[in-house]
Amino acid sequence: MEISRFKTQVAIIGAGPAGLMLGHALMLEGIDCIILERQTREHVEARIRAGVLEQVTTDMMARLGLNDRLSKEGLLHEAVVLLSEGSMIPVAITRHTGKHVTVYGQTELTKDLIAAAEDRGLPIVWEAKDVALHDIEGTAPYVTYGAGHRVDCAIIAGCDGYHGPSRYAIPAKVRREFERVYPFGWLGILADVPPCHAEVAYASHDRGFALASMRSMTRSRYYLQVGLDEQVEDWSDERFWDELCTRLGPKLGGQVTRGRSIEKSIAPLRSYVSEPMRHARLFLAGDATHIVPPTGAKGLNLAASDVTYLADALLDWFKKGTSAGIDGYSAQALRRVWKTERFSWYLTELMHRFPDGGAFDRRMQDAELDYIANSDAAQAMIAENYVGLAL
Ligand code: RFL
Ligand code: PHB
Repeated sequence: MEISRFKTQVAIIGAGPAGLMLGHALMLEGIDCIILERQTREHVEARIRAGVLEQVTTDMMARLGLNDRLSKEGLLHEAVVLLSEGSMIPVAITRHTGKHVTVYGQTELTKDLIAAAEDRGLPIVWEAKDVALHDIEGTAPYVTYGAGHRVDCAIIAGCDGYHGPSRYAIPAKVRREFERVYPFGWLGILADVPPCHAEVAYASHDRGFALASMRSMTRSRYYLQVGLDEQVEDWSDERFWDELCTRLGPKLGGQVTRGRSIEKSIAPLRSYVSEPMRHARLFLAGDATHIVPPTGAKGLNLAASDVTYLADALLDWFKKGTSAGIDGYSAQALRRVWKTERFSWYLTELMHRFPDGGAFDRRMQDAELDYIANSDAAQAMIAENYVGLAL
């Protein structure tokens, strides 16, 4: 049996955006850490996920000195569009907030973070199997993985996403879960065709929700609301494009360029929070402790805001010996998490068709969209949340 023992200050579980950003933020300030990732580097770099970055996220990449490619290739967006049965409601996010969002794929952001980890000597163990957390309530916690490997540390950071083990290390009597599962999923495709519209567009239609987004001026990302029993195999490219054009309505639908899909997958939608985000020497960040439905594009951005709070709190503790930051981390992060959960839930409820939704619910959605279309105050609320609430 291969046995190794390693000592560090922070053991980070998971090399998604949360774990990678945290590792870099700590390492830049001279705090030792190691990242343990279950998957291969190739697998992590190939995952297609988020695309819209708040300033909180681009600020974090700038703080890490890793925003070169992001600044060159990211597309700045000053507006977002809601579509109600084909009619456009533009929401001028920059006019309302003075801020913008940046379209830059999570895939690219992850690649930038991993390449820099290699350059800067931030250690990442790929294919770390059977990661387990130990003694989080003592002063000498440790993590084990694989065939007898052990990492001794002062702090464990659980950044291992929704399916990771970290949050389950918090005793059941301490932990509370809050959840809403939606009765539909999103079928997404990526295709090397120019986007149908300059802005990201969220469409409410009688046949279900649709989203038009992009990764660049030559690569589009589209999504359709589908039933939970739907299979990817039942959706030929042709069927997807036909349905998308119908739901986007004649104007945007008429501008869609069709092409071969280079990725196609279905993701379920859920709202989920596990509290607290800290227990003793264990700190959780990102999808490891909360999930938002993707309507609103908040998942990755919440991971970045958790990491901003957590990095500052840990740096205060390690470098100044003050514990106010780590003691306040869970409450501080959860305040922003819950407001972001609210916005993602609101936009999901507003824009989708619910299988058990009655005629009254439909009228409520229509009235809300009509209100937004004609109220600067309502648009300001959407803009403020869409660009991301202040830290
Ligand atoms: P991740 O990215 O899931 O990373 C967790 C990492 O932990 C690893 N792991 C383990 N490692 C070691 N041992 C174990 N036992 C482990 N178990 C798991 C995993 O392999 C993985 O590498 O979580 P993180 O870092 O918190 O980042 C969260 C974001 O990835 C997520 O919230 C977003 O992708 C959500 N999301 C979106 N967010 C946005 O901000 N804007 C968007 O436009 C947006 N669009 C989306 C999305 C998510 C989607 N899907 C597929 C869920 C669109 C979609 C379709
Ligand atoms: C995406 O481009 O993948 C995307 C955009 C906006 C969302 C979700 C996903 O709300």
